[in-house]
Amino acid sequence: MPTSESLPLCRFAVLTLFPEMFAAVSEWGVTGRAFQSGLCELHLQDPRDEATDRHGTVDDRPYGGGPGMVMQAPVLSAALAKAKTAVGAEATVIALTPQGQKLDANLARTLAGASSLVLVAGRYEGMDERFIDREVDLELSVGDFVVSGGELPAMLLIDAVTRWLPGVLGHEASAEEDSFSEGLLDCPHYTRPEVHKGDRVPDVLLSGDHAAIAGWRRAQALRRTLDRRPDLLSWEQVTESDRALLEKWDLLTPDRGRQSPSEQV
Ligand code: 9D3
Repeated sequence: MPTSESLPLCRFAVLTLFPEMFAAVSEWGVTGRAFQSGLCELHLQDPRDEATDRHGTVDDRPYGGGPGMVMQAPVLSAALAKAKTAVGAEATVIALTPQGQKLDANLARTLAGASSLVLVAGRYEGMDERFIDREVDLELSVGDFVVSGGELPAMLLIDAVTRWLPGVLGHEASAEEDSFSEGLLDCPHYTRPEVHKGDRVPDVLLSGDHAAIAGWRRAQALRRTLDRRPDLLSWEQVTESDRALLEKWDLLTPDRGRQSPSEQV
């Protein structure tokens, strides 16, 4: 183990009013192991510690009026300065906001190449824009839906980035082999028992014919991607040899079962 005793591969700092939420990534599962083994590092910085009044105020009413409260620039700036002391001044500063660029597998892989990242998780209606303009390198969203703050999005980012660090996935499948890095959804999976409520495991998976299994899995992945995620794959992009695979496994026509989300709900 030549590198396991040396520097962390990635240092994360998070500015958050709810630091305890981050136990979800730092103490559990694959990411928990990565942090506990020192492959990556997590520094939590609470902007509330930078408040200068006795109530610990970090937000105030928006100039111009309107609903909700805005996180104040001075406390965010002071918390960021402390975070940079902890993880390095060269850190890339990322604010999680509903207005950001959408996080995807490619960006997660790119961010895994940075030595340190500071994530700013907002609460209330948002952060004072002057803090974003002056100190934030990149604004990221996790998708077109509303959640209550930047913490869960920051944890999604930490999880997605950490998986790309060498050694984090251990003996499990590599990040490269995972769904989306290849641009296809995953194939279906089965395990014992061979029959569940009368439903059998597909014969090919019991055949021991590894080439046939690989072909069936690819055909299933193609079919599911074409049916469910036309944004990821169109019929025109399917190669001649992949068409042959679909034909072999009788998957040339759409699965009229459960695919289109809009027809299901
Ligand atoms: C009324 C306008 N809303 C903006 C869409 C207000 C608002 C809603 C939710 C302001 C902040 C939030 C908290 N959300 C986040 O901080 C957030 C988020 C999200 O809600 N969706 C997707 N990605 C992200 S990243 C941070």
